[in-house]
Amino acid sequence: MTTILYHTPGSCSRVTLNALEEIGLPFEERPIDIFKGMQARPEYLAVNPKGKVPALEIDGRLLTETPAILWHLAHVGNSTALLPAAADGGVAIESLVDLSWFSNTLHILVRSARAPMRMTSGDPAPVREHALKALEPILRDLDGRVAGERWWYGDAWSILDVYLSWVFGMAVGGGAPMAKYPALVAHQDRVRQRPSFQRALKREQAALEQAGIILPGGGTL
Ligand SMILES: N[C@@H](CCC(=O)N[C@@H](CS)C(=O)NCC(=O)O)C(=O)O
Repeated sequence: MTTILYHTPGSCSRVTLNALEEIGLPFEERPIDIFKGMQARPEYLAVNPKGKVPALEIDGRLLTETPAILWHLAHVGNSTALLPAAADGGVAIESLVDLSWFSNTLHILVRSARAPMRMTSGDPAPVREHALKALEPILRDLDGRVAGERWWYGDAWSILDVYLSWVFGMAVGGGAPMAKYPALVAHQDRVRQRPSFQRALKREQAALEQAGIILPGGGTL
């Protein structure tokens, strides 16, 4: 099996990268510098016409959309390594509900806070302001959810934890006040300590250097 991940360090593709590290599926990487517009170049559009990362090619078949990729990976090998199992076997449908919400709602909101200029051709300030306002009650609820728990699904780590950590990092990068969400900060620390996360981070660091990618604002991973 040949598996190729197209990804950008620090972006949402980190969740897929971490998933691959968690399940131990061998894969090759192709770093895409979205900060220089590589995703819109013909070479990449020939691979993924959507012009987005992540994209995962498995034996020539392309998978896009983080929830679909993670759902697929959860069914490769031991499914419960990434997502909780349903009582009657397979993967619990609740995790697809959660993945979809993260991808189609939370991702858009945090992107609007972190990179409002990408969401409008007008003044980005009201876009950020609107996103931060919408995020406030959501972040409060998310903080409450992980306050008494180790992971998103209680005692068991899942890839949702990595997704949550990425979403929270983006929200903070976009101006959400970190100090208001101590449980999310503590959760993010736990996520980052997991060996598969550490391996993913190392790969991202190497990809940055290999592809000469410079993160916006000189940021770090
Ligand atoms: N719905 C897609 C969204 C993917 C997405 O927006 N990826 C961003 C990086 S976090 C991207 O490729 N941005 C480049 C661009 O929008 O031009 C998913 O859930 O995977």
